[in-house]
Amino acid sequence: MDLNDGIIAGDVRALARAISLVENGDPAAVPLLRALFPRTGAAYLLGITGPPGGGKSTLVDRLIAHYRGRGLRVGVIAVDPSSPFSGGAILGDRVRMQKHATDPGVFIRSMGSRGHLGGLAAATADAAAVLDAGGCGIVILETVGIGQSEVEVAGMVDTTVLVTVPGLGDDVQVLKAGTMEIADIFAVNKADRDGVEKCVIEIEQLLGVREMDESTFLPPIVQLVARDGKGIAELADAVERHRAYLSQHGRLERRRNERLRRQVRAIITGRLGEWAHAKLTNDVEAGENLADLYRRKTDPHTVAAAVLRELGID
Ligand SMILES: Nc1nc2c(ncn2[C@@H]2O[C@H](COP(=O)(O)OP(=O)(O)O)[C@@H](O)[C@H]2O)c(=O)[nH]1
Ligand SMILES: [Mg+2]
Repeated sequence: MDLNDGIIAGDVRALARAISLVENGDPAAVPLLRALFPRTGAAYLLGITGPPGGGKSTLVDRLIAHYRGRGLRVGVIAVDPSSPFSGGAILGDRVRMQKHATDPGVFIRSMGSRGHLGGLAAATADAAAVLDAGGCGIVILETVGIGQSEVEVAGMVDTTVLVTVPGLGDDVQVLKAGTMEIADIFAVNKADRDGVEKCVIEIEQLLGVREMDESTFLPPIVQLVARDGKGIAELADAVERHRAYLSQHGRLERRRNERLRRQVRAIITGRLGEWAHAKLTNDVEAGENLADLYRRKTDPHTVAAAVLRELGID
């Protein structure tokens, strides 16, 4: 069975190999992704994001069980931009999700920052496409980190769940710093701890100042004790409601089309960046025009303008 057929059959080893190709920027990944693309689009992409230690992996483990119970194949990509590890499951994730490790209907993979020329986000999008083609009805992206990586993930999925926990101290500041807007659903995890009500009220207050009209989806706030499996059905229900909302008036299609356009842009800017890098190293930095610059007979703007003119960019 070749790789393509293996993926379509949902063979776990074939999926793992394909994602390794994607991760390593292997040239064989591109024809593979091209062949798989017509078979994508059926998976629902769910993003779970929030601060480290918030219980995301624990929650994902419970969600896997939930969706398996509904007969779906489940793909999970745990993205950790701060981790040099990739190609397997990060130890903590493996421990947290281990009871699904032998289930052929579940595929779990961690991706770290190592070796992605086109960027971690691009590799993650391609890995999600592989799982989509492999028949996963739901693909869950777990991202660690605050800020940029959360925003990137939000752009890659259909529904974003922002996990927060009471008593972090800075949790609401974190939300204020721009990650608030990305949440389709708020999950207040570790609701067994003190301060849950305060946390919920703070989110409600922040949501209250948001501009809305009658067509806006008001993000639900779901309380969880992921460790004990409490609130999982409610969260899955909120995801369903958001999905139903998106399905109305073509919102889901628009969101996905926008994602595809961004993917094209990312591929092009990635290639342009590589090209420019090579060009600069070979033509500019090795060029004689720099001697005059070093002697201050010319200036950086003039040197740059001359190179750009040569390239037809003025
Ligand atoms: N008290 C409490 N602890 C939890 C809950 N959910 C997860 N944890 C614990 O929080 C820690 C971090 O969990 P993990 O899932 O690895 O968090 P992640 O870094 O966001 O993926 C672990 O020790 C979990 O057992 C919960 O609902 N209540
Ligand atoms: Mg985790």
